Amino acid sequence: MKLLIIANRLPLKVARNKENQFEFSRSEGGLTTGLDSLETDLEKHWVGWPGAVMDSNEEEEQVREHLEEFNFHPVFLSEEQLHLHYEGFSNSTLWPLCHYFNVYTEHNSDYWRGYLEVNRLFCEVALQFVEEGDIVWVQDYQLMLLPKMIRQDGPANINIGYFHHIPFPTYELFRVLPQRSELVSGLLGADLIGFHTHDYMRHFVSACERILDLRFVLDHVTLNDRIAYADVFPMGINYTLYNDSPLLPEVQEMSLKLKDHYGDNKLILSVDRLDYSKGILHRLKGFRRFLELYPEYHGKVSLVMIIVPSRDQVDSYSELKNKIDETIGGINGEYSLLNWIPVHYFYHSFPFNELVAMYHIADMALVTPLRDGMNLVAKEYVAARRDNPGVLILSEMAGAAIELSDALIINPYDVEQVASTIHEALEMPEEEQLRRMSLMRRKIAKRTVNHWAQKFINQLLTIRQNNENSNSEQIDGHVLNNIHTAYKAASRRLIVLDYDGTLMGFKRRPEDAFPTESLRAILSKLAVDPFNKVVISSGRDHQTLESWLGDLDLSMAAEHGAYYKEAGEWVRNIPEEKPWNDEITQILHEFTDRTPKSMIEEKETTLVWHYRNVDAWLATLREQQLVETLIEPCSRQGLQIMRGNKIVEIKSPNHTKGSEARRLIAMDNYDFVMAMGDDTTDEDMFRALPESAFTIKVGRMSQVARFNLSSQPKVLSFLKALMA
Ligand code: GDG
Repeated sequence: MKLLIIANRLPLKVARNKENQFEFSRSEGGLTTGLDSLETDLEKHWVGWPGAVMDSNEEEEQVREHLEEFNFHPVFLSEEQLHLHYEGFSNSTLWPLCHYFNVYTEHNSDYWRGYLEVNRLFCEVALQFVEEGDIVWVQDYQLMLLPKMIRQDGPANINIGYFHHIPFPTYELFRVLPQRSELVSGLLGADLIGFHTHDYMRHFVSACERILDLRFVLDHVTLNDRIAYADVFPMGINYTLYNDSPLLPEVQEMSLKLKDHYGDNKLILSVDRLDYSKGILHRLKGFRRFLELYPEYHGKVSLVMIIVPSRDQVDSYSELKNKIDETIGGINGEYSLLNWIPVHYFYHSFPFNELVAMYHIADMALVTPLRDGMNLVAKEYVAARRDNPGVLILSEMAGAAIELSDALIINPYDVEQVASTIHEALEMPEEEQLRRMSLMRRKIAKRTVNHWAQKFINQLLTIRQNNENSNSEQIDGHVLNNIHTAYKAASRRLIVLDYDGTLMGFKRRPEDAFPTESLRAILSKLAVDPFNKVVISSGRDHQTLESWLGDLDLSMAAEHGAYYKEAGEWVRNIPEEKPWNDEITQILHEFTDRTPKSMIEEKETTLVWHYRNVDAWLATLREQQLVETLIEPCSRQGLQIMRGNKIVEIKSPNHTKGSEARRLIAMDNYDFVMAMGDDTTDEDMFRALPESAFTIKVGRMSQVARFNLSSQPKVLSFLKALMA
């Protein structure tokens, strides 16, 4: 079994030196280093872009050969593909949108074309290596279409995971994307979709429900072929690396030099990539306000601001850079003393050891993004301080704020709060600093990047187990042959068919789901065979079934067996009076009034609340509220509450599709029994039938049925094939 990690970048990057020769170096960033050092028994492979555009096939071959030694499989991209996919759709559409910068979101169909094309290229490379039984783990927003592509074109028996490293925004923002449906469908190709926080997961679930009309039950959604899960896995850092590095002689030396350089000044450190989401300008405003409010700290506190150049060929980034330069110039111009500079500004990256030395000596870290998926800098600072005092000021908009609740949490837009919190941090007693730092250290020492990856992969393996345990076998050519053979060999056949969702698809109005001519023709042909007893077993009322199918030679069961029809006669199977009283009807009416597009259906033996057309979020809320409200009166009146496919039913517990199936089985000595249904109520029927019965769940997976037919439109051709 292999683990194939697919990320935009490989852990090794290639660049040309002055002599135009290739040089390979480690890619920076928490993700690649973290995942590359992942301890696992699985054989690890990577697929990703190698970091440079190749000029010829020979160059590609040369780079490929070197990378393949490490099981790194390069995806080569042209300048245009990089522009459209990476700078375009990934960083000018998805990135701003997911970070709530809607004004920067560009909608450009060429970007989308490039995004599709590059996702497809990644898929093609991945498929050269992925085999049955492998685990595929796709990383981040540059590859949101990939899980579905691999699911469709890859081997059947693989597990696919996806991790979203940036925020997943609220549906109200995500819905503006013209490609919203393709993007969420792309992610649902995965078995497990991971996020840093429960808020991002909640937004993703809501987007799936609203855009694709799916229904999640807590953390999972049942799709046609499998169950997909969403979950929260906050990413950690390589704790030992950051905690141990300050002890390295070269880092100690660097730390001493820096301390010497900055003297007695208290140091506030900030480290970011150049990005509008990082809140750099707001932070500078906060620091300026601090200097205004607390002149006693002039000459005693400096902000060391490290900004790593990034995307500065994009207009919005170069504008940001100019504004930062101006603002820092303004602060330093106004407040500098002969022997003191308020802001030390570095617009370049530092070697790892120097960065760790800065972390190690800084008295405070000021991490104030306006939005950030997680933010690893905050965690790295805490680890690198070792057991020294220190204060972390952290934005509530960073995913890290959920775990690092012992930081001083601020709203980065609140300039006054930033200023007063810097002051609070400077005045914080050392004991309090030590207490908070130690609490945070304990958390990040445990939840490392390795732990994060292990948890994700273990969860993926558990899901594999769950999906395998579901005993439904897909009806393909081979299975169909077996059922067909058994059908042909039999002479006393019982065939029980659910109606809605099985023989007919759902309609917005239940009365519109009347049988088509082709359905009637198939049922008629099935019923005319003297070896067959064909029963329509439905939750519908008997009048409707009679008016739609009464002229055919079928047996029927209506309202879950409260009525049945044998030899042309309808029989009422339960007492005359309605099993519920006004109290229940009133509750249902109240809920219908408060829930636009919901409705009540009152049958003789069942009361049904339909919410098929209700807004997904409201439907979930009201369904739960209704069931909760009904529990007490229904148990008092000996009634059963059943949750069906976008309905809640209230009925007597004495008759179900299960009791009807038992009645049918007892009628004869059948040598072929087959039942088909799509709903949870049909599972009662599957359970009641003998083990040898061909129980077939339509549409969704089932823990009970032996077989699965992936969608309702396939039912009629299946029945036709059976009779052929
Ligand atoms: C995305 C999400 C999420 C920074 N300056 C230097 C340097 N760095 C390293 C840091 C840290 C990394 O870069 C930055 O990580 P972040 O998490 O802060 O931010 P993104 O790169 O935007 O990452 C983010 C992350 O994915 C993981 O899921 O946390 O929210 O946006 O590791 O140390 N490294 C060196 N020199 C520098 O000057 N060597």
